[in-house]
Amino acid sequence: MPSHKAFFALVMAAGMTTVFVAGQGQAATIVVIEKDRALAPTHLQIVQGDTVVFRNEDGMPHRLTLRAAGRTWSLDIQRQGQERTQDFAEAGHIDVMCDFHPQMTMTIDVVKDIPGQAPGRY
Ligand SMILES: [Cu+2]
Repeated sequence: MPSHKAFFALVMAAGMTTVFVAGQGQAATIVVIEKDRALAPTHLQIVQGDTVVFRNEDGMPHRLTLRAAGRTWSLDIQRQGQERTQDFAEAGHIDVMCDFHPQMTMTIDVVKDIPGQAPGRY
């Protein structure tokens, strides 16, 4: 698993909007960047048990609200340079949006962790 910084560099170099996360059979940590009033990547598929770190690299505060089936919650406000960490224990689809910048959205699909199969991350 590359470090957060190396992983970010990889994403930026490839200009990717969807991220593949390597790793076999263990929980991963994926970094989502907030920059220029946008979230990158805009779509993420992870495996239940994975952790997502949202990092504000923008010059303004953001506050993310996450909507899953039957549950909506907000992370604490993030100023420049601050991170918020969210674990995803349950499978399902999640819509992420910034309360201050409604165009700033992404989706996360959390897939089931099936023993013996390669993790379904991309
Ligand atoms: Cu925002």
